[in-house]
This record gives sequence, C-alpha cells and structure tokens, in this order.
Amino acid sequence: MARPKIALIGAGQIGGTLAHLAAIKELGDVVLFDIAEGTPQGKALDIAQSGPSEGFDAVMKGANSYEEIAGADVCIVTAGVPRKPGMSRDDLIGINLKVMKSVGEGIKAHAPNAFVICITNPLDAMVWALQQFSGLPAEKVVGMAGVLDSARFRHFLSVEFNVSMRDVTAFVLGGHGDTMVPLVRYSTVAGIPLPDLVQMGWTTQEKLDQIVQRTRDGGAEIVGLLKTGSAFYAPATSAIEMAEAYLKDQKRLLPCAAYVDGAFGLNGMYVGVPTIIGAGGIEKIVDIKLNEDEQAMFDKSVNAVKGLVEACKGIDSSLA
Ligand code: A3D
Repeated sequence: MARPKIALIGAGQIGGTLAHLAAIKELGDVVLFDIAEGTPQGKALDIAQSGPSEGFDAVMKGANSYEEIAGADVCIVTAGVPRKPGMSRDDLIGINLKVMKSVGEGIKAHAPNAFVICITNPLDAMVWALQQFSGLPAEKVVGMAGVLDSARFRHFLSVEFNVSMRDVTAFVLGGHGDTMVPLVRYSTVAGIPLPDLVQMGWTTQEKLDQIVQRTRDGGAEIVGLLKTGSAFYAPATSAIEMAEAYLKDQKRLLPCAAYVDGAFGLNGMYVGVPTIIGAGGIEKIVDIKLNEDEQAMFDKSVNAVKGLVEACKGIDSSLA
C-alpha cells in the first residue's frame, strides 16, 4: 500500500518540527508548503538527510505551489504569524484570517478528502474560518489546542507529584486562550482525581491553583523566554498525536477544538471539547457533565470564542 501523504501548510518553526516528527515516526511521505521560497525546500532536504542515520523511509518535499499537496490524507496548518512578547493570541486575528482564506481555498482545490488539523492562532476562530473557507465536512476539520494545554498541565503536575508523566492524565477544555478550562476534577494521577490528592495531603489547594494558572499562561511563559516566536516542539508533538490517531484509526479520546452542534448545549461552533479521533475524523464528541463552577468557566470561554468569531465576520464579509 502506498504511504499516506501528509501536507504541512506552513514550514516555519512548528512546520519543520512536524516534518521531522512525521518522518521519524514513519507516518507517511511529507510535503512542506510555504509562501517563503526556499524555506520548505531547505527544511525538506535537511530532514531527508537525517534519514540515513535515523533509518526512516519517507519522501520529504518542499513546495511553493498548492498543486504539490494534491491528494493529501492529512493537512496540518501552521501558516500565519505567531505572537511576540506582550501580544495576546487574539492580536493575530486580522493577518491570520487572510492566511486561512488562501489556505482553505488551496485545500479545497487540491486535498478535499484530507483530515485537516489547524494550529494557527487564535486557534478556535481560525479553525472555524478554515472550515468555512475550505468547505470540508466539519468532522474532518479540527483544531489542535487541548492536547497541548493538557500536556502542559500534565507536565507541571508530574513535577509537583514527582511521578512519571505517563501516569498523569489531565483535561483542558474550552477555547485556547486565557479563559481555557483545566478540569481539575477529571485530571488524575494513575486514576486518583486531583481533589483526592489534595485531601491526602500530597499537594495543597494553593499549589494546585498555581499549576492551573501556569497552565493557562503556558504559551505566554514560553513566548516571554524565547522573545522571537512561540512554542513549537510541544505544539508539533501534540498535532502529530492527533494525525496518528486519524491515520491509524486509533479512536483516541483527546481534547480538540471540534465543531460542536448539540453537545454541551452549544449550537454550531468550534471550541475545545473531548473528542474521539479515528479513521472517520472526529467520530464522537464526549458530552461530559460539568459542575456549576466548571460550567461557568466553560461558558466564559465559549463567549470569548464567540467574540473572536464575530470579529472574523466583521473583517471578512464572505464568512456567514
Ligand atoms: P512561524 O515559524 O512564523 O511559521 C509560520 C510560517 O507560515 C512561516 O514560515 C510563514 O512563511 C508561513 N506563512 C505565512 N503566510 C502564509 C501563507 N499565506 N501560506 C503559507 N504559509 C504562510 O510560526 P510557528 O510555526 O511558530 O507558529 C505557527 C502558528 O501556530 C502561529 O499562528 C502560532 O501562534 C500558532 N501556535 C499555535 C499553538 C496552539 O496551541 C494552537 C501553539 C503554538 C503556536
């Protein structure tokens, strides 16, 4: 059987890392696409030359034309600009919305059967716009944020409890912004919920609250340290986890920015919710029960995303 084709739209920091990870994991042949001439070609050649040492079989190609993504099985979109210190993700909306329009049209014309994972910020609004511009079915267009936010939460918790990250599960829902909702009650160390661990004296409520806040600020912390861009290793790894779930029909239960119509009392919007990813794309949205406090935080986050979507409609009148 031919190897799957993975198109990476945007060959910047995350795009290059995605290509390297896809090659090492032998997920398929990779096309790196970018408007910058030479960048995708240079990165593709560089990664291809890591093949003999790493021992992978994958064709790596760089491109400046959408024809090269033809027939892609998976498209991962990072095209656009990242934030700089002091900027919020929402400050990127004007410039990245225009980018989503050209990317959506490119995918519609050349890879209409792909599973599309959007990473470009502000995430929840950009994945909505990308689905609108591409016209692909909503279950095939999804945003990566919850996997990363949950991974950040899991990392901080594993350090606090001094246990393996593998034994920490965590759920972060809502929009990928300052209002994201780390769900303490549904996060565990080897199945023991975090509130129980506080009761057992393994940590304090105060420390847990600090970790929740550090998770919410996780992206800004890295932007502040890097000064010239935003995080890329963990964002790329998170998107690869989602792509692998689709390509291998793994039925993974992962928090993703998915189109929610009915579940969580929402009618027709993209926001971070628990989803099952398999060969059908987003195969199910898992409508978990939220308590009063969680619901209030989720509603606040949903309203923030709605505000961004309205702003997109104000910028581009072709958006319904
Ligand atoms: P960067 O290294 O600047 O790469 C972006 C690439 O997009 C550059 O190579 C550009 O040349 C290219 N590009 C710009 N316009 C177009 C276009 N019209 N068509 C094709 N390519 C284009 O950024 P990055 O890789 O660090 O980040 C990419 C995006 O991901 C940014 O919007 C970040 O804010 C976002 N991001 C999201 C998360 C989430 O968790 C959702 C995390 C980290 C970064």
